Amino acid sequence: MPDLVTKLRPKERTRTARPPMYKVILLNDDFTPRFFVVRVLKAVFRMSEGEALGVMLTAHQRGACVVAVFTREVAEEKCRRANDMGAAEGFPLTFTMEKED
Ligand code: TYC
Repeated sequence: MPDLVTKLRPKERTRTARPPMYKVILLNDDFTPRFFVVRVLKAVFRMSEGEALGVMLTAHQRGACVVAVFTREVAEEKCRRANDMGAAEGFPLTFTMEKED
């Protein structure tokens, strides 16, 4: 058998193909104005007015709403930016993240 045959044998795959994904979750509170929640969702998560309104209302009515799913680094960065926007205005607006099963 020539060496070439051995070299072309497919490599074993030991890593999982996809990275773990994280849900970003918006929590309701009694103080942040609705318009401001919508503004943050549009700015950080690039939602349309309609999408942002729907997510804001779901969190308002049910206590929490999944905003979107990202890799860990992207989810962390988006949570930080969104929480910072609320904090900068003195609102307790909270985005958190949870690993997907
Ligand atoms: N509950 C807030 C109010 O009535 C609005 C709100 C909605 C705040 C969703 C946070 O994630 C939230 N002003």
